[in-house]
Amino acid sequence: MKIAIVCYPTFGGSGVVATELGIALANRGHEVHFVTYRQPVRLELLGNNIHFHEVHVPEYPLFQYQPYELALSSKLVDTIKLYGIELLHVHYAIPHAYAGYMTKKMLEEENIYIPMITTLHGTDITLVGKHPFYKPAVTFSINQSDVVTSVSENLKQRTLEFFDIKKEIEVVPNFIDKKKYSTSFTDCQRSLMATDEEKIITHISNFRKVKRIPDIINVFFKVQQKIPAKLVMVGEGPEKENAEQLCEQLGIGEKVIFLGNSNEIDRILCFSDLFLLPSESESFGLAALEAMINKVPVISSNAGGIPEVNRHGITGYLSDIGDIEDMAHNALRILGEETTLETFKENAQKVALEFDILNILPLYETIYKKAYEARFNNTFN
Ligand code: GMT
Repeated sequence: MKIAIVCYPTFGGSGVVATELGIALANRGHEVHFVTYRQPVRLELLGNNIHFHEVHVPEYPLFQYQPYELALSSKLVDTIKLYGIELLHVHYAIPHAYAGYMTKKMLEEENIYIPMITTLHGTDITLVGKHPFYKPAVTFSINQSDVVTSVSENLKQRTLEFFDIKKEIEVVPNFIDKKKYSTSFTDCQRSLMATDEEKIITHISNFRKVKRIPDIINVFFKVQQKIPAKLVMVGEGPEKENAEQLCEQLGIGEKVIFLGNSNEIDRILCFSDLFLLPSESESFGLAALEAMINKVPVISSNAGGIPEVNRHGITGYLSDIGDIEDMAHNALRILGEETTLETFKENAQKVALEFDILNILPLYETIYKKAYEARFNNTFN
């Protein structure tokens, strides 16, 4: 099929999922067109059947806010017509589902009927979408999608709670590609980060408030009082500066390494012993899944969809949001004993394999096929 994918091109989970999905679809012979304002960060190679179309928003001094949705929907109309695209898959409802709906309507004027799949990722529902300023538009564009998917059962339930949804929501979990991890690094260059005696604890995120960055530092503070350890913090975002200051205040500045954004996530996870994800809200927790496939057990909160990924007592432990005592205790239970650590590492990878793309991609392909076949029915509703 010829598929247009709309996503955020940044280091956020939804953009990563959309990009990896597009790459996998292209490998299966589909023609994939990414339409967004910058080349997605994980999209390194543009092959014969992967295309990228940049959305430009011309600045005009009259506008306090530049109209991205307008530019996006116009670009989509042009791209869909030029390449004969058959299906539109938008990731993250805001504003992509809204722009997608306008695209459909503009194309209908020219007797072109294109089904739109909307994938809900998390904050488009739980944080931003339910805000009264956005809610009517978000409800409308979800209901106008031909198919709606959510990345976890928890997110589906929350969407039904917050919005008046008339559509069936299909759960299609996020995924990893096991092929990418089958050739593990022979040398992770662990010695660059820590001594042999030190355990390496890692966190990767966009350092927003929902990630509860101070909890990570406080859990690590307790752990390093009991065993030698380093904390590796990967990513950029509004909470990073405060986190650096907190480390200095606690006197652990030398044990915490802030790496910034990285394209070498797998290398970092390769030398990690434990992953921390104490988020306030998390629809799925892709970062936890990426840790697990790299054999890194997870200490997390029990927020949102995390328990669907991190299994308590098997791949790591879950604690109530903000319970740093319990998180530190659980981290020490795993790290304090080599055989326990080994068991958790093996379990983490085994459970992660349930989310291999080979199991998930066919779910999307079936949805695409059904939506394409029903495209006339939906538009004539
Ligand atoms: O977690 C973030 O801050 C990024 C955010 C996004 O929207 O890009 O991630 C959301 O989507 C990811 C991919 O589906 C999920 O794994 C994350 O759990 C979800 N984040 C939240 O719900 C806070």
